[in-house]
Amino acid sequence: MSPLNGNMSATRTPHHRGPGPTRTRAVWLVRGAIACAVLSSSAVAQVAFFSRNTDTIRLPGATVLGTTATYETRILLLPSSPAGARVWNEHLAAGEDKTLIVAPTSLYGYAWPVASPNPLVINRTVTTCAWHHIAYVKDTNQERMYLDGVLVGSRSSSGSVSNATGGAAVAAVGAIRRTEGIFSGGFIGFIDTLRISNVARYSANFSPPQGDLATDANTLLLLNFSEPRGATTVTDLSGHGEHGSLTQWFSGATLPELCPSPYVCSQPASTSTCRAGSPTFVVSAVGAGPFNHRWQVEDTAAVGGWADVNEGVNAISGGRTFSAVGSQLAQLQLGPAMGDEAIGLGHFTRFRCIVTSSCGGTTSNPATLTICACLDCPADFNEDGGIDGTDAQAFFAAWSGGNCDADVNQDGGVDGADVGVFFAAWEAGGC
Ligand SMILES: [Ca+2]
Ligand SMILES: [Ca+2]
Ligand SMILES: [Ca+2]
Repeated sequence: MSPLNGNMSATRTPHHRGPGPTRTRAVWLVRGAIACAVLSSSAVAQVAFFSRNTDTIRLPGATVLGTTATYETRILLLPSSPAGARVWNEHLAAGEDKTLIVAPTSLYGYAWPVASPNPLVINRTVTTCAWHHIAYVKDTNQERMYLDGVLVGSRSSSGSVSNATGGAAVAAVGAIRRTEGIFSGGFIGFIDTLRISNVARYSANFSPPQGDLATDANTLLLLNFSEPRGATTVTDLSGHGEHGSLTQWFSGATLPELCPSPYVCSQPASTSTCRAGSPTFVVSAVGAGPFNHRWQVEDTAAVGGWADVNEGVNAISGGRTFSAVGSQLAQLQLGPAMGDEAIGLGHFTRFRCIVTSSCGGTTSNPATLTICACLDCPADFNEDGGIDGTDAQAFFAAWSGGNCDADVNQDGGVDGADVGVFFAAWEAGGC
């Protein structure tokens, strides 16, 4: 594969040297700074985690609404949450259909038979891995949808909401088996609060609530999901006795998790750096915070193969050293110098983060740190102070292996252009 074709001659031949290589060291450093916009969740303490679209909490389904209503929730969707996925639904065929749907690309509110058969559907991006407040408002002569306190859609409509009587309706947070026997899947993500009210609570843009909602005389259902892990009921705080049951109430039903362990929404990204670089790893956990972070580095000498990263200078097996800041934060900053390893000795190290909360712990995926030589003098590729055939051998060994040390033009790739740059420098006998 080597373009030398086995000819490792040490004889230099005169060769026109073109313009020097463009140094693009910044490329390596920028790559290391890839980060999720959300470094950690807000201080949500008590939430439920719906990890499958079959997860469900059954409700009695006895809310009574009139010409005004508000369905609202504070919710965090994961990217896998499907379209059309229910947050809350109270249903009886031809009798009742109160529905709130939140999906990554749409919001949906229904207060049958208002505007039947068409629910209010707003096509709108709901960013995943971030908390949002959603409110569907049915006012006397208008329906409105709010995302994070901002009106995102409305229409004129009138009439009264239909209520099932006699306890015949089914109702659930998440997945539901509707009274016709049809399965409707639920959202995938975290829910902090769900409140159903018999008034139109919002008529202008508002500052969205940042935590649990409160009950008042107009609240018909309020779930704040404050129960401990393993609880089989969630309490309706409205005083109407609409308590939820964690029960496999239909075939295929699964149960959400109360007090869930942290969920890593954005894994630390593998990155490359020059030896003089300052790479960064970022993890973004969501769920029941606040969160504690503990970064670890792969170290064959450590118990279990992973050692805690310490603030300041770290030394791991193989004589490697590095410095670190933020070893117990969501963002780990390494460098500015990644040790003084000679090239070709293995520049690959992995890092991971253990995220814990009062509800449990989760370990991120490992991310690989690749350290590239970024030689100031590529002709002296083996850094022994001289320029000779051993440098050509070392260069092609690295080049053939795709080792980033061979990226002598520092453009982020190892290819034929690097051969040209290396030989231009090598044949010129200098840097
Ligand atoms: Ca809550
Ligand atoms: Ca040399
Ligand atoms: Ca290159």
